[in-house]
Amino acid sequence: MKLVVAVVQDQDSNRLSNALTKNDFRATKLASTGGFLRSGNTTFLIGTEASLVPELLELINDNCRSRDQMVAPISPMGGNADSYIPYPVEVEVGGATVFVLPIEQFHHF
Ligand code: 2BA
Repeated sequence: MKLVVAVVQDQDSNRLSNALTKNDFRATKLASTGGFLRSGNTTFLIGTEASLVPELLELINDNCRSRDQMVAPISPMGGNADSYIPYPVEVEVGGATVFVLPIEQFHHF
């Protein structure tokens, strides 16, 4: 058995949730925050048989798209701001960041 942890953008989370349910995958959704952009994203915990992981990865890939997002620059605190250029920077986020972990034991009481 494997635990698949997938960090996806909030905009994709409902579509992915529906696709997981439709394809008989069980999942838990956690509200999370990206460390870099500090904006909300969604983390899915999905426990599944190892043999189903390729199908699951394909499902995640099909339902999550990458987007360009502007990052607001953080102004320098208390320092000399003369050389500071307040241009927003564009970063590409997602489709999905996925970790596949081995499960030592699984219990469902
Ligand atoms: P954030 O940390 O908010 O990162 C959003 C996007 O900003 C990243 O997209 C990447 O394009 C960029 N970025 C992140 N850190 C950067 C840095 N130090 N310098 C320059 N650009 C940087 P993704 O790579 O698609 O990541 C989307 C979200 O997935 C991340 O949101 C984070 O919540 C999660 N994530 C990504 N890699 C991770 C990892 N190794 N461990 C845990 N979570 C991760």
